[in-house]
Amino acid sequence: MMEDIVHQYLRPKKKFPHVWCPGCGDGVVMNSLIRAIHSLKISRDNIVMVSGIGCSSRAPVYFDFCSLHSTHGRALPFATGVKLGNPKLTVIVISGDGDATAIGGNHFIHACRRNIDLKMVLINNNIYGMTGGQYSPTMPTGAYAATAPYGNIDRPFDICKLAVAAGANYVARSTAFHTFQIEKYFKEAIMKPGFAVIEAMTACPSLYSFYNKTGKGTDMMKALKDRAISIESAANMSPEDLKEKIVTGIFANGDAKPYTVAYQELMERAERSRVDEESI
Ligand SMILES: Cc1ncc(C[n+]2csc(CCOP(=O)(O)OP(=O)(O)O)c2C)c(N)n1
Ligand code: SF4
Repeated sequence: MMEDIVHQYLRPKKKFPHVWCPGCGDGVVMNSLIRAIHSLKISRDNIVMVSGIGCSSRAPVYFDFCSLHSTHGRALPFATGVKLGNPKLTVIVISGDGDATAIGGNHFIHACRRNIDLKMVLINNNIYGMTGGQYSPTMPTGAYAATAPYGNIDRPFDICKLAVAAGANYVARSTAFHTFQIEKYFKEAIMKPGFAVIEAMTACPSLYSFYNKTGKGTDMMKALKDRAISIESAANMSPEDLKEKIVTGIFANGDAKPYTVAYQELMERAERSRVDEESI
């Protein structure tokens, strides 16, 4: 049996019962994240968990770290302020696909571009869960939503490709089913300097399933298992064969200078030039 680690990190007296529906993948993803944090032995006082608004964004409310439950789409700007204020902190951002790639899409690409030293857990259920099932920028073409009753005509973002193109140091994708793989990615991301994003594909058995008839939480979990394919195997497959697949693996693992380091260097340059000017 798995050791019960997560309960040590909860705020049981203050914040329960939680809002997640039975079968929602959010809790499973968070379980893997907490196990990763626990195994890295980082003091909980040195972790700040920041989120926006959404079902997934409720997560920091339930865990006993320093927490910021901010506004929809704005987790990254809040987290950037925290990190630049105290670069020693491990700042973890929890975001939904709507939060991160719709209203917060601009913040997302610029956080990748600047390579800000934040660790982003992007929980992708392909829909706006909290507000009743509107389509998000990751909803597949042809899927149904409260705002797409005749089928979604948009094309979805590929979050990992977007993050790689925008310059993030570490980019990986796994699913709520693959708990050990995603725990490993969380650990690597936390240890990696620069911006790290882990896309966690998950299930919304309440609303996504209501509109798309994808079954119960267990059915959707099984679909995550069946649809997952490694990045290595996917390299030899045609776009047609990959259509229903979820490509999992590490998409970027680079060593570009993190923003916090560049910012520190800038402050030192500015300080030296001030001292030089004063001595003239
Ligand atoms: C400025 C602003 N716009 C819109 C909302 C309404 N709103 C709250 S959560 C949400 C979408 C949540 O979807 P997602 O981020 O994918 O998270 P999920 O609930 O699916 O986990 C929206 C549109 C809001 N709270 N604030
Ligand atoms: S609405 Fe969907 S995403 Fe939100 S808690 Fe329920 S199952 Fe999870």
